[in-house]
Amino acid sequence: MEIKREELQEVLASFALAGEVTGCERYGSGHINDTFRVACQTEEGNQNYILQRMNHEIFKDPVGLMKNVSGVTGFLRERILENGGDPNRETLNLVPTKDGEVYYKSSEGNYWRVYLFIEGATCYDAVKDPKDFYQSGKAFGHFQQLLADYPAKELTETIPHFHDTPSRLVTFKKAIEEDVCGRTASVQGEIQFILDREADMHAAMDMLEAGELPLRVTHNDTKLNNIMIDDVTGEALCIIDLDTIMPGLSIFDFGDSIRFGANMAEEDEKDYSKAKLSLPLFDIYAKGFLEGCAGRLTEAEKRMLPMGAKLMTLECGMRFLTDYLQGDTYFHIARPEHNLDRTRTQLGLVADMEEKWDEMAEIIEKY
Ligand code: ADP
Ligand code: GN1
Ligand code: MG
Repeated sequence: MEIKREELQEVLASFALAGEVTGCERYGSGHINDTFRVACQTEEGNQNYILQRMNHEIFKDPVGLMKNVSGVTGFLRERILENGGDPNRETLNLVPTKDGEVYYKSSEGNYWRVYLFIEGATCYDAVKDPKDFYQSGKAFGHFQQLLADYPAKELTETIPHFHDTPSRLVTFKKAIEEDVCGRTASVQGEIQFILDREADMHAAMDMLEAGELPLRVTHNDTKLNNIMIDDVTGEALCIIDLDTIMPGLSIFDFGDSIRFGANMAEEDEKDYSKAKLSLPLFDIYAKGFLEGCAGRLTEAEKRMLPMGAKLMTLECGMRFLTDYLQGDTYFHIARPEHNLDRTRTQLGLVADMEEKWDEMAEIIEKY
C-alpha cells in the first residue's frame, strides 16, 4: 500500500522514540503488514526501531490484536527474566506512543506500532544451514510450551477460522464461482488438484471436534522468516510476528514451518518443478520441535504431524490461489503472477509429500 510521507511524519512524531529520526525505510519480506526500519541518533549512539502499519483490512480488530501482542510479550518478558535471559532481544518489545498507548491511530485511519529493533540477528527466507532449522523447530516447540500457561480466554481471535481448512475451501469455491478477474479458466489444473484433496482438508478439524486433538495457544504463522536467529551464537533468539497468536493446533505450527522451510524451492520460485520436500530438513525440524515440546504432545498429535505439514501446505496453496482469483487483494505481490507461482510451489510440495508419506511417518516414529 502507498503510504504518504506526511502520514509517516505524523506517526513518527507520535511515538516516544529516543533522539532524532535520521532514516525510515521499508524493511523485510512479510506479506501482510507494511514494515519500516527507523534509525534514530541519540547522544549515546544509534537506536533502530521497527515501525509497522498493521493491515486492518485483514486484522479487523487491531485494538484487540494489540491487546494480544502486549499481553503475550509482557508474559514472555517475565519468563525470560526468570530464566536469566535478555528480554530486550529474546522477545518483541513494544515502544509506547508519547501518550503511553501501545499503538497509534493516524489521521488517515491507519493503525501503527513500534518495536525495538533486534540487532545482531537475522530472519532467513530460506534455510542456509540445517542447524538454523533445527534451532527454529526447538524454539517454536518451546514457544508453544511457554504459552501453555497463558490465559487463552484473554486472547482475541484476530482472524476467525484462520487454519480452519474446510472453511477456507468454502471461500475458495466462492472465488472460483465469482471469477471476478476472469482467471478461473486458466488455472483449471490447479483448481482440480485442490478439489481432489477435499477429504484431507477435514482431517484435523474433525479430530479437534471429536476431542482427539487438544486446542492450545499457538503462533499459527511459523515460517522461517518469523524467527530471528542470532548472528553470533546461531541460536534461535526471538519469535516475531505475533499477530496470529490464537487458540489453534500444535500440528499447524509444526506444519507451517515444514511448508516454508523444508521445501527445496522458495515459496515464490518460478520453476515449481523444484518444489520438493527435503526429508533431511523434515527430520531435523521434527527433532527440534519435539525436543522443544519436551514430551508434552499427545500420541495423536505426534501421529498427525505429517498431516499438519500437508494440510498447511495445501491450505496455503489454496489461499494463494483464492487471492489470485480474487485479484491479489490479500498477500503483498511484487509481480503480476506472484500468487500463481506461490500456489504452484505449494501444490508441487503437496504432491511430493504424498510420494514421501511413508518416510515422513517413519521419521516421526523414530523420535
Ligand atoms: P508481516 O506480518 O508482514 O510478515 P513481520 O512482523 O513478520 O510482518 O515483520 C516483517 C519483517 O520485519 C520480519 O520478517 C523481520 O525481517 C523484520 N522484523 C520484524 N520485527 C523485527 C524486530 N523487532 N527487529 C528486527 N527485525 C524485525
Ligand atoms: C503471511 O505475515 P507473513 O508474511 O509472515 C500469512 C500466513 C501465510 C504466509 C505465507 C496473517 O505470513 O498465514 O502462511 O503469509 N499471514 C497472515 O507466506 O495471513
Ligand atoms: Mg512475518
